[in-house]
Amino acid sequence: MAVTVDTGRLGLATLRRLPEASRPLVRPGTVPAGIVHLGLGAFHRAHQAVHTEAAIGAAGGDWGIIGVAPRSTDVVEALAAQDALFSVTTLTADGASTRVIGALAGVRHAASDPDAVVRLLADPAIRVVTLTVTEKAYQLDPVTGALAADPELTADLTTDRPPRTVPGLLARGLLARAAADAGPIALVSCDNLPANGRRLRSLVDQCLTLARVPDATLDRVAAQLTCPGTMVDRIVPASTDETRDTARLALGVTDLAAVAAEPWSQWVIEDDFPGGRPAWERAGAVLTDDAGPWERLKLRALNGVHSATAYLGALAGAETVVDALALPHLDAVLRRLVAEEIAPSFTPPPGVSVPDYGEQVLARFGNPAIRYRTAQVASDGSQKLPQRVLHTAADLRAAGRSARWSALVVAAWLRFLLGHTDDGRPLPLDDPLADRLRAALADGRHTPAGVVDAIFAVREVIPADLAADDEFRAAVTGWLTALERHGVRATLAGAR
Ligand code: CS2
Repeated sequence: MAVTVDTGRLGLATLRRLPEASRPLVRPGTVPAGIVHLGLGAFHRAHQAVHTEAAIGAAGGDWGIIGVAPRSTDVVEALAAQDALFSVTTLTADGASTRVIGALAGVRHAASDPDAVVRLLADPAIRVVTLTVTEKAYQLDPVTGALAADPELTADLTTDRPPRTVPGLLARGLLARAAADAGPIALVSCDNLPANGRRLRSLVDQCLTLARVPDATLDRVAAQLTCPGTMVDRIVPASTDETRDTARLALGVTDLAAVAAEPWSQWVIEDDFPGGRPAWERAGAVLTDDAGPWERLKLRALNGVHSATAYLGALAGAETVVDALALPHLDAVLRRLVAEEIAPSFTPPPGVSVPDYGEQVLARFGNPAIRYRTAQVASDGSQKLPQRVLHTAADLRAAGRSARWSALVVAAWLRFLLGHTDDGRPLPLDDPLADRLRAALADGRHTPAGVVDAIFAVREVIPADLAADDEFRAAVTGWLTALERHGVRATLAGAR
């Protein structure tokens, strides 16, 4: 859609021109900061920022968010030029609605001024730090749980240079905070990882140990720190020119930080905030003692099904998740995956039926207004597959059950790693373990069994019990053989 009129830029000065229904729920620039958020991507803007704005709107509190982009400059520049305002467009089959969010109290770029971020973390006004930094930023060995060797992180923790990694920033910030006696703080992971709170705590603890700080300092940091776990859920595709055009049409001004998302938004948070928190329960969030069952539900029955759709869809040439769902028989296979394998693999939150949740998920994936690219879901598979698919399979196998639909998803990932769609077009591999995976495939690529052997030897990805499970290997090999010989469409048509 081409929009030619120069409409001016979103900002405090143009707020009055916005349609009433698109104005923020709080007066932008008037809410002092209480939260620092690391990772200014589309997901944060459409999820935590929206819930936090609604909480401040409903119950007040000094909970403005300072948004920190670790690396990317684009979003920081766009927001800085807009007085930290941006819009969220909610997309349904029937239309769109756009609202400007006023929760950001400022933005920073960590890569160009890491010391400013460290100082911010040591500011007594800041009592909550939230993070959306993606799975790969946690830098813990998935098998041993030990901090992965990384020269950049080691330098962040053992020299005086300004920190360059996210864990380095956090550790240095917490030390500065303890030195300044700035009071308690909660670090809140909003990434799609199992036990994300405990994982973040372990990451921070191991960083502090590596930094060789005295025990008394460690105790001071620990006494003031909590890491509540969370489950976060909203489908937020990467923004495009179309997103920005839609925002401009709705607002009458240009918003270069616009995001678009589905209507659904869910946030389950463990209520452990020693320095206080926004009244997120007034903004639809569920506060609980244990987010674990919600996390497993979401990772297995939403993200696992998303990944299944993305790998099978990408191989069949589908550009988006909606296109993929139009593949004949895919929805039936996904329903069997949910009912026969995901549902019996774990205990869901009280009152939740996993098959019903799965139906809701399929309806959400089918939202025709959301163009979520299969390539986006398919990226970083080595970081996503364990909690999304492999833990389901491992739990089933440990209980002596079949995991053949999960095996199909693993086979689709392996075929995706081989790099070509069913009709021979290249599929790029965007994964932090890409070199390892390619090297493994170079040894094993000649037969399906060789590919399975090669990738099942990558122990950071495949849990040991599954790697040693001949029946599971045979199931994956069988599916991979079918996918290679007949392609996705015929494999789905013949799937029993
Ligand atoms: C998706 C998620 O890109 C992906 O891997 O599966 O980002 C998904 O859209 C969100 O987790 C939904 O809450």
